[in-house]
Amino acid sequence: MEEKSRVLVVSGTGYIGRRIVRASLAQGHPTFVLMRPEIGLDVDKLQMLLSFKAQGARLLEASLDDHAGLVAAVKQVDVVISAMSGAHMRSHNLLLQHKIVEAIKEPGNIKLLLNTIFRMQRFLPSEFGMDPSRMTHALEPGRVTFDEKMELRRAIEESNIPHTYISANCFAAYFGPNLCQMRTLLPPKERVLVYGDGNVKAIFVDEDDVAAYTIKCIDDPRTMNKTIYLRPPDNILTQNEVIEKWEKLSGKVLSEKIHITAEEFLAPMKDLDFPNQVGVGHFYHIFYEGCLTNFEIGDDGAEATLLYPEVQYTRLDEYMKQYL
Ligand code: GNU
Repeated sequence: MEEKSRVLVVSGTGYIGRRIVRASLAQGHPTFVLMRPEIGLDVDKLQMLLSFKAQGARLLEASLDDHAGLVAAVKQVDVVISAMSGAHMRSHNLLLQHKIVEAIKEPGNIKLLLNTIFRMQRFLPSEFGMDPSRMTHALEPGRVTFDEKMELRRAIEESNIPHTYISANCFAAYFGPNLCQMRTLLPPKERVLVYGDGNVKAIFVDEDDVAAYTIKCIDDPRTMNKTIYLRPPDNILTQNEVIEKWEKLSGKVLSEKIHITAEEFLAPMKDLDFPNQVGVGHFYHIFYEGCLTNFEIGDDGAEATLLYPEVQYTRLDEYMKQYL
Protein backbone atom coordinates (compact mmCIF):
# COMPACT_ATOMS: atom_id res chain seq x y z
CA MET A 1 0.00 0.00 0.00
CA GLU A 2 1.56 3.25 -1.08
CA GLU A 3 2.48 5.75 1.63
CA LYS A 4 -0.44 7.98 2.64
CA SER A 5 -0.22 11.56 1.45
CA ARG A 6 1.82 13.89 3.63
CA VAL A 7 -0.24 16.73 5.13
CA LEU A 8 0.89 20.17 6.33
CA VAL A 9 -1.63 22.04 8.52
CA VAL A 10 -1.36 25.82 8.83
CA SER A 11 -3.07 27.25 11.95
CA GLY A 12 -2.99 23.77 13.44
CA THR A 13 -3.62 25.10 16.96
CA GLY A 14 -6.83 26.95 16.00
CA TYR A 15 -10.43 26.03 16.69
CA ILE A 16 -10.81 23.80 13.63
CA GLY A 17 -7.10 23.41 12.85
CA ARG A 18 -6.38 21.37 15.98
CA ARG A 19 -9.14 18.96 14.95
CA ILE A 20 -7.72 18.67 11.45
CA VAL A 21 -4.29 17.76 12.86
CA ARG A 22 -5.89 15.05 15.00
CA ALA A 23 -7.99 13.71 12.11
CA SER A 24 -4.92 13.65 9.83
CA LEU A 25 -2.98 11.62 12.42
CA ALA A 26 -5.99 9.39 13.12
CA GLN A 27 -6.39 8.60 9.40
CA GLY A 28 -2.72 7.63 9.19
CA HIS A 29 -1.25 10.55 7.27
CA PRO A 30 2.32 11.70 7.90
CA THR A 31 1.27 14.97 9.51
CA PHE A 32 3.24 18.20 9.65
CA VAL A 33 2.17 21.28 11.60
CA LEU A 34 3.50 24.75 10.92
CA MET A 35 5.04 26.26 14.06
CA ARG A 36 5.04 30.01 13.60
CA PRO A 37 7.24 32.33 15.72
CA GLU A 38 4.21 34.63 15.91
CA ILE A 39 2.76 32.43 18.65
CA GLY A 40 5.28 34.21 20.90
CA LEU A 41 4.28 33.59 24.50
CA ASP A 42 1.04 31.80 23.74
CA VAL A 43 1.97 28.87 25.93
CA ASP A 44 -1.25 26.99 25.20
CA LYS A 45 -0.50 26.97 21.48
CA LEU A 46 3.06 25.87 22.05
CA GLN A 47 2.03 23.06 24.35
CA MET A 48 -0.62 21.96 21.89
CA LEU A 49 2.09 21.79 19.19
CA LEU A 50 4.33 19.75 21.51
CA SER A 51 1.44 17.38 22.19
CA PHE A 52 0.94 16.91 18.44
CA LYS A 53 4.66 16.08 18.17
CA ALA A 54 4.24 13.55 20.97
CA GLN A 55 1.43 11.99 18.90
CA GLY A 56 3.70 11.64 15.88
CA ALA A 57 3.26 14.91 14.03
CA ARG A 58 6.31 16.82 12.81
CA LEU A 59 6.63 20.52 13.57
CA LEU A 60 7.95 22.70 10.75
CA GLU A 61 9.21 26.10 11.84
CA ALA A 62 8.39 28.99 9.57
CA SER A 63 6.64 32.30 9.73
CA LEU A 64 4.18 33.10 6.98
CA ASP A 65 6.42 36.12 6.35
CA ASP A 66 9.39 33.84 5.72
CA HIS A 67 8.93 32.94 2.08
CA ALA A 68 11.97 30.64 1.86
CA GLY A 69 10.93 28.85 5.06
CA LEU A 70 7.41 28.43 3.79
CA VAL A 71 8.62 27.09 0.41
CA ALA A 72 10.84 24.59 2.26
CA ALA A 73 7.86 23.45 4.35
CA VAL A 74 5.49 23.13 1.40
CA LYS A 75 8.04 21.12 -0.59
CA GLN A 76 7.99 18.40 2.05
CA VAL A 77 4.29 17.57 1.71
CA ASP A 78 1.61 16.52 -0.76
CA VAL A 79 -1.31 18.46 0.73
CA VAL A 80 -1.46 21.83 2.49
CA ILE A 81 -4.53 22.60 4.62
CA SER A 82 -5.04 26.10 6.00
CA ALA A 83 -7.48 26.55 8.89
CA MET A 84 -6.91 30.23 9.59
CA SER A 85 -9.69 31.91 11.50
CA GLY A 86 -11.95 34.45 9.91
CA ALA A 87 -13.78 35.10 13.18
CA HIS A 88 -11.79 38.26 13.90
CA MET A 89 -12.73 40.07 10.71
CA ARG A 90 -10.87 43.25 11.59
CA SER A 91 -7.53 41.43 11.54
CA HIS A 92 -7.84 40.42 7.86
CA ASN A 93 -6.14 37.26 9.06
CA LEU A 94 -7.38 35.32 6.06
CA LEU A 95 -5.31 37.48 3.69
CA LEU A 96 -2.14 35.98 5.18
CA GLN A 97 -3.02 32.92 3.13
CA HIS A 98 -1.82 34.67 -0.03
CA LYS A 99 1.67 33.97 1.28
CA ILE A 100 0.90 30.27 1.21
CA VAL A 101 -0.21 30.60 -2.42
CA GLU A 102 3.08 32.37 -3.21
CA ALA A 103 5.04 29.57 -1.56
CA ILE A 104 3.11 26.85 -3.39
CA LYS A 105 3.59 28.59 -6.74
CA GLU A 106 7.33 29.02 -6.31
CA PRO A 107 8.54 25.37 -6.48
CA GLY A 108 6.34 25.06 -9.56
CA ASN A 109 8.69 27.49 -11.34
CA ILE A 110 11.71 25.60 -10.04
CA LYS A 111 10.20 22.42 -11.43
CA LEU A 112 10.13 23.95 -14.95
CA LEU A 113 13.83 24.79 -14.70
CA LEU A 114 15.31 21.95 -12.68
CA ASN A 115 12.56 19.38 -13.07
CA THR A 116 12.70 18.82 -9.31
CA ILE A 117 10.25 16.42 -7.73
CA PHE A 118 7.51 18.86 -6.75
CA ARG A 119 5.18 16.97 -4.43
CA MET A 120 2.45 19.46 -3.53
CA GLN A 121 -0.69 18.07 -5.08
CA ARG A 122 -3.51 19.96 -3.38
CA PHE A 123 -4.22 23.08 -1.33
CA LEU A 124 -7.27 23.42 0.94
CA PRO A 125 -7.65 27.09 1.92
CA SER A 126 -9.51 28.13 5.05
CA GLU A 127 -13.19 27.98 4.13
CA PHE A 128 -15.26 25.79 6.49
CA GLY A 129 -18.38 27.99 6.52
CA MET A 130 -21.01 29.24 4.10
CA ASP A 131 -20.03 29.00 0.44
CA PRO A 132 -18.57 32.48 -0.16
CA SER A 133 -19.29 32.23 -3.90
CA ARG A 134 -22.99 32.33 -2.99
CA MET A 135 -22.67 35.24 -0.57
CA THR A 136 -21.93 38.13 -2.94
CA HIS A 137 -25.09 39.82 -1.60
CA ALA A 138 -24.03 39.44 2.06
CA LEU A 139 -24.62 42.22 4.58
CA GLU A 140 -21.86 44.47 5.85
CA PRO A 141 -19.64 44.08 7.84
CA GLY A 142 -19.82 40.25 7.95
CA ARG A 143 -19.35 40.14 4.17
CA VAL A 144 -15.62 40.79 4.59
CA THR A 145 -15.00 37.10 5.34
CA PHE A 146 -16.65 36.05 2.11
CA ASP A 147 -14.88 38.71 0.04
CA GLU A 148 -11.49 37.68 1.43
CA LYS A 149 -12.18 34.00 0.76
CA MET A 150 -13.18 34.79 -2.84
CA GLU A 151 -10.02 36.88 -3.34
CA LEU A 152 -7.95 33.90 -2.26
CA ARG A 153 -9.92 31.52 -4.52
CA ARG A 154 -9.12 33.80 -7.48
CA ALA A 155 -5.39 33.71 -6.62
CA ILE A 156 -5.49 29.91 -6.30
CA GLU A 157 -7.32 29.40 -9.57
CA GLU A 158 -5.23 31.95 -11.51
CA SER A 159 -2.14 30.02 -10.37
CA ASN A 160 -3.71 26.69 -11.40
CA ILE A 161 -3.13 25.31 -7.92
CA PRO A 162 -5.09 22.08 -7.42
CA HIS A 163 -7.56 22.68 -4.59
CA THR A 164 -10.66 21.61 -2.66
CA TYR A 165 -13.01 24.04 -0.86
CA ILE A 166 -14.84 22.73 2.21
CA SER A 167 -18.20 24.34 2.97
CA ALA A 168 -18.93 23.07 6.48
CA ASN A 169 -22.06 25.17 7.23
CA CYS A 170 -22.66 25.85 10.97
CA PHE A 171 -20.05 24.79 13.54
CA ALA A 172 -22.27 23.02 16.07
CA ALA A 173 -20.82 24.85 19.10
CA TYR A 174 -21.71 28.34 17.83
CA PHE A 175 -25.23 27.60 16.66
CA GLY A 176 -26.63 24.38 18.17
CA PRO A 177 -26.71 24.12 21.98
CA ASN A 178 -27.54 27.83 22.31
CA LEU A 179 -30.66 27.05 20.25
CA CYS A 180 -29.32 29.48 17.63
CA GLN A 181 -29.30 32.38 20.14
CA MET A 182 -26.65 35.04 19.70
CA ARG A 183 -24.16 36.23 22.34
CA THR A 184 -24.22 32.95 24.23
CA LEU A 185 -22.94 29.40 23.71
CA LEU A 186 -25.26 27.92 26.35
CA PRO A 187 -28.89 26.80 26.15
CA PRO A 188 -31.45 29.43 27.29
CA LYS A 189 -33.45 28.49 30.41
CA GLU A 190 -36.77 30.31 29.97
CA ARG A 191 -37.02 32.44 26.86
CA VAL A 192 -35.83 31.77 23.36
CA LEU A 193 -35.85 34.14 20.40
CA VAL A 194 -37.26 32.41 17.35
CA TYR A 195 -36.24 33.77 13.94
CA GLY A 196 -39.40 34.40 11.95
CA ASP A 197 -41.58 31.27 12.10
CA GLY A 198 -38.52 29.20 13.05
CA ASN A 199 -39.00 26.94 10.05
CA VAL A 200 -35.94 27.84 7.95
CA LYS A 201 -33.62 24.85 7.46
CA ALA A 202 -30.01 25.23 8.63
CA ILE A 203 -27.20 22.66 8.82
CA PHE A 204 -25.22 21.90 11.99
CA VAL A 205 -21.94 19.98 11.90
CA ASP A 206 -19.85 18.67 14.80
CA GLU A 207 -16.43 20.25 14.42
CA ASP A 208 -14.68 16.86 14.75
CA ASP A 209 -16.74 15.62 11.79
CA VAL A 210 -15.72 18.71 9.78
CA ALA A 211 -12.12 17.60 10.33
CA ALA A 212 -12.79 13.94 9.55
CA TYR A 213 -14.53 14.73 6.24
CA THR A 214 -11.82 17.26 5.33
CA ILE A 215 -9.10 14.61 5.65
CA LYS A 216 -11.24 12.09 3.75
CA CYS A 217 -11.31 14.53 0.80
CA ILE A 218 -7.61 15.22 0.36
CA ASP A 219 -6.64 12.17 -1.73
CA ASP A 220 -9.97 11.70 -3.48
CA PRO A 221 -10.01 12.49 -7.24
CA ARG A 222 -13.76 13.10 -6.90
CA THR A 223 -13.04 16.20 -4.79
CA MET A 224 -10.27 17.69 -6.95
CA ASN A 225 -10.98 21.35 -7.77
CA LYS A 226 -14.45 21.05 -6.25
CA THR A 227 -16.44 22.53 -3.38
CA ILE A 228 -17.45 19.83 -0.90
CA TYR A 229 -20.59 20.64 1.12
CA LEU A 230 -21.13 18.99 4.50
CA ARG A 231 -24.87 18.25 4.73
CA PRO A 232 -25.35 15.47 7.31
CA PRO A 233 -29.01 14.59 6.69
CA ASP A 234 -30.08 14.26 10.37
CA ASN A 235 -28.49 17.66 11.11
CA ILE A 236 -30.42 19.58 8.47
CA LEU A 237 -32.82 21.16 10.96
CA THR A 238 -35.06 24.18 11.47
CA GLN A 239 -34.61 26.28 14.60
CA ASN A 240 -37.92 24.86 15.86
CA GLU A 241 -36.53 21.34 15.50
CA VAL A 242 -33.35 22.34 17.38
CA ILE A 243 -35.49 23.75 20.20
CA GLU A 244 -37.66 20.62 20.23
CA LYS A 245 -34.59 18.38 20.51
CA TRP A 246 -33.31 20.35 23.48
CA GLU A 247 -36.72 20.36 25.22
CA LYS A 248 -36.89 16.57 24.77
CA LEU A 249 -33.35 16.05 26.06
CA SER A 250 -33.70 18.41 29.03
CA GLY A 251 -37.26 17.35 29.81
CA LYS A 252 -38.17 21.04 30.15
CA VAL A 253 -40.32 23.17 27.86
CA LEU A 254 -39.03 26.71 27.36
CA SER A 255 -41.73 29.00 28.77
CA GLU A 256 -41.25 31.90 26.34
CA LYS A 257 -40.82 31.53 22.60
CA ILE A 258 -40.56 35.02 21.15
CA HIS A 259 -40.84 35.26 17.38
CA ILE A 260 -38.92 38.13 15.86
CA THR A 261 -39.17 39.39 12.30
CA ALA A 262 -36.11 39.95 10.10
CA GLU A 263 -36.59 43.71 10.47
CA GLU A 264 -36.68 43.46 14.27
CA PHE A 265 -33.61 41.21 14.19
CA LEU A 266 -31.58 43.51 11.96
CA ALA A 267 -32.66 46.82 13.55
CA PRO A 268 -30.16 46.90 16.47
CA MET A 269 -27.22 46.03 14.20
CA LYS A 270 -25.70 49.52 14.23
CA ASP A 271 -25.59 49.66 18.06
CA LEU A 272 -23.68 46.38 18.41
CA ASP A 273 -19.94 45.79 18.69
CA PHE A 274 -18.17 44.62 15.56
CA PRO A 275 -18.14 40.84 16.22
CA ASN A 276 -21.87 40.92 16.90
CA GLN A 277 -22.55 43.06 13.84
CA VAL A 278 -20.78 40.33 11.89
CA GLY A 279 -22.74 37.67 13.73
CA VAL A 280 -26.08 39.35 13.10
CA GLY A 281 -25.35 39.35 9.39
CA HIS A 282 -24.36 35.69 9.40
CA PHE A 283 -27.35 34.67 11.52
CA TYR A 284 -29.69 36.64 9.25
CA HIS A 285 -28.44 34.87 6.10
CA ILE A 286 -28.61 31.48 7.81
CA PHE A 287 -31.90 31.66 9.73
CA TYR A 288 -34.02 34.12 7.74
CA GLU A 289 -32.69 33.68 4.21
CA GLY A 290 -31.83 29.97 4.53
CA CYS A 291 -28.60 30.49 2.60
CA LEU A 292 -27.22 27.07 3.55
CA THR A 293 -30.12 25.09 2.16
CA ASN A 294 -31.71 27.25 -0.52
CA PHE A 295 -29.70 25.79 -3.40
CA GLU A 296 -28.88 22.52 -5.12
CA ILE A 297 -25.23 21.41 -5.29
CA GLY A 298 -23.92 21.88 -8.84
CA ASP A 299 -21.47 19.89 -10.99
CA ASP A 300 -18.59 21.82 -9.40
CA GLY A 301 -19.57 20.36 -6.04
CA ALA A 302 -20.31 17.18 -4.11
CA GLU A 303 -21.79 16.30 -0.72
CA ALA A 304 -19.50 14.75 1.92
CA THR A 305 -21.86 12.25 3.61
CA LEU A 306 -22.69 10.76 0.18
CA LEU A 307 -18.98 10.51 -0.70
CA TYR A 308 -18.04 9.00 2.68
CA PRO A 309 -21.01 7.05 4.09
CA GLU A 310 -18.61 5.20 6.38
CA VAL A 311 -18.21 8.31 8.57
CA GLN A 312 -20.57 8.02 11.55
CA TYR A 313 -21.26 11.72 12.02
CA THR A 314 -22.51 13.08 15.37
CA ARG A 315 -26.20 13.94 15.47
CA LEU A 316 -26.99 17.32 17.04
CA ASP A 317 -28.99 15.80 19.92
CA GLU A 318 -25.95 13.66 20.77
CA TYR A 319 -23.79 16.79 20.64
CA MET A 320 -26.20 18.63 22.95
CA LYS A 321 -26.08 15.94 25.65
CA GLN A 322 -22.80 17.35 27.01
CA TYR A 323 -24.66 20.59 27.83
CA LEU A 324 -27.27 18.92 30.06
C1 GNU B 1 -18.28 32.09 13.78
C2 GNU B 1 -20.90 34.36 16.46
C3 GNU B 1 -21.76 33.74 17.34
C4 GNU B 1 -20.82 35.73 16.39
C5 GNU B 1 -14.60 31.11 13.34
C6 GNU B 1 -21.63 36.51 17.25
C7 GNU B 1 -15.37 32.14 11.31
C8 GNU B 1 -14.36 31.53 12.04
C9 GNU B 1 -13.74 30.10 15.29
O1 GNU B 1 -20.79 33.47 12.12
O2 GNU B 1 -17.74 35.69 14.01
O3 GNU B 1 -23.42 33.97 19.08
O4 GNU B 1 -13.52 30.53 13.96
O5 GNU B 1 -23.26 36.61 19.03
O6 GNU B 1 -13.11 31.34 11.52
C10 GNU B 1 -19.91 33.99 14.24
C11 GNU B 1 -18.60 33.56 13.65
C12 GNU B 1 -20.03 33.46 15.66
C13 GNU B 1 -21.11 33.59 13.46
C14 GNU B 1 -17.53 34.38 14.36
C15 GNU B 1 -16.89 31.91 13.16
C16 GNU B 1 -15.86 31.31 13.90
C17 GNU B 1 -16.64 32.35 11.87
C18 GNU B 1 -22.54 34.49 18.18
C19 GNU B 1 -22.48 35.89 18.13
C20 GNU B 1 -23.36 32.58 19.26
